[in-house]
Amino acid sequence: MDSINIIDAPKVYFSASIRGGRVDAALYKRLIEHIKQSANVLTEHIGKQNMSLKPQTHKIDVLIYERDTAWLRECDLVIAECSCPSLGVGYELAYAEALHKPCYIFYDRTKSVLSAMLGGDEYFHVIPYETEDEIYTEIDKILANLK
Ligand code: 6IA
Repeated sequence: MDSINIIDAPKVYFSASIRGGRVDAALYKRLIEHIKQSANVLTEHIGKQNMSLKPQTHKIDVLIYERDTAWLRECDLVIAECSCPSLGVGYELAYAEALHKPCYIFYDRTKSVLSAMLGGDEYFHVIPYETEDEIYTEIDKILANLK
């Protein structure tokens, strides 16, 4: 299905592991494609299969940080896939909470134990899942409730 890019559609900051590990990269891509059917995804690059994990210069890391935090300020909500632990995702969730952005955290309960710093923070909407289909159902509900 075609993605949309309209001013009225919610802006989703999709957050998921990059340097924390790319074991779930194909899942991220499928989730982003699904969200794009009804919302704008600011962080589409997270689904790329061939993203470089090599260390970058400090200047490049600063550019990434500045751009991502600007998108966090701009977004309407954060959807994070947290099965693969990532320092960056944890940082982004805390940053989004400070901005009072709604945050939805998904993780595969059959493979992962969520950090207590996420699972114990009552601000976050934590959604454990066992099958990928459950994620799509929950994402559709989240986006429908925004309208
Ligand atoms: O600690 P991590 O790398 O796993 O953190 C992942 C999170 O930080 C993601 O949700 C991203 O929003 C953000 N992030 C981390 N690295 C990058 C990145 N690197 N580009 C955009 N966002 C990032 C690109 C490197 C490039 C030179 C190939």
